[in-house]
Amino acid sequence: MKGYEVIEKIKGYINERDMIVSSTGNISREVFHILDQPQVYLRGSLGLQISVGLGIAIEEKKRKVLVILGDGSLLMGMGSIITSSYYKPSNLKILILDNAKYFTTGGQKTVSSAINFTKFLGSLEASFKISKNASEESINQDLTKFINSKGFSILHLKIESGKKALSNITWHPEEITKRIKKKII
Ligand SMILES: Cc1ncc(C[n+]2csc(CCOP(=O)(O)OP(=O)(O)O)c2C)c(N)n1
Ligand SMILES: [Mg+2]
Repeated sequence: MKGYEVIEKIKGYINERDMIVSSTGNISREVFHILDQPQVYLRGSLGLQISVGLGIAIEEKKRKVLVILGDGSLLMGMGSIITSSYYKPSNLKILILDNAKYFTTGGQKTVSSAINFTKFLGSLEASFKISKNASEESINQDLTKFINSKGFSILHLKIESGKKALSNITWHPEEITKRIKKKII
């Protein structure tokens, strides 16, 4: 499956109170166009999605916080998933869409293949943690367990590269902040 196909499936698992924090580039564009608005589109800050999601999850305990990020972003801010596993807020869900590339900026290879994700996730404190290929056959079951898990959860999906022709996010970061504040208050 491609990343946007996974994001399309997420529609059925979140409600308007939930908060998505999405990764720089293509992933945020897909979240912006495919899912309900507004969400936290971190348009420029590669590597900071999990940190921001962790902060929101700790402050907004009654809200599910779903962080959707690429392998490049995970690698850049690697410490944040470990910090999350220390605090393990039960409302925090981390979805890694791993195409082994910096797809947005031209498809340069990342070093994600150097990580054995099953072993790595196995070493973290989380009530649900799994690494697998994204597949049409199991995606609904995987998302149900991942998003509806009672505790902190992590899903690492290997995906195929590919994107929809979507226009850029039209909102300036200040506009995104304004809309998010309105959603939270
Ligand atoms: C700190 C920082 N470094 C580099 C960039 C440029 N940049 C934007 S998106 C991107 C690739 C992201 O790769 P990944 O997280 O794997 O997502 P993909 O594009 O593969 O979906 C890069 C390098 C940036 N926005 N911020
Ligand atoms: Mg990538």
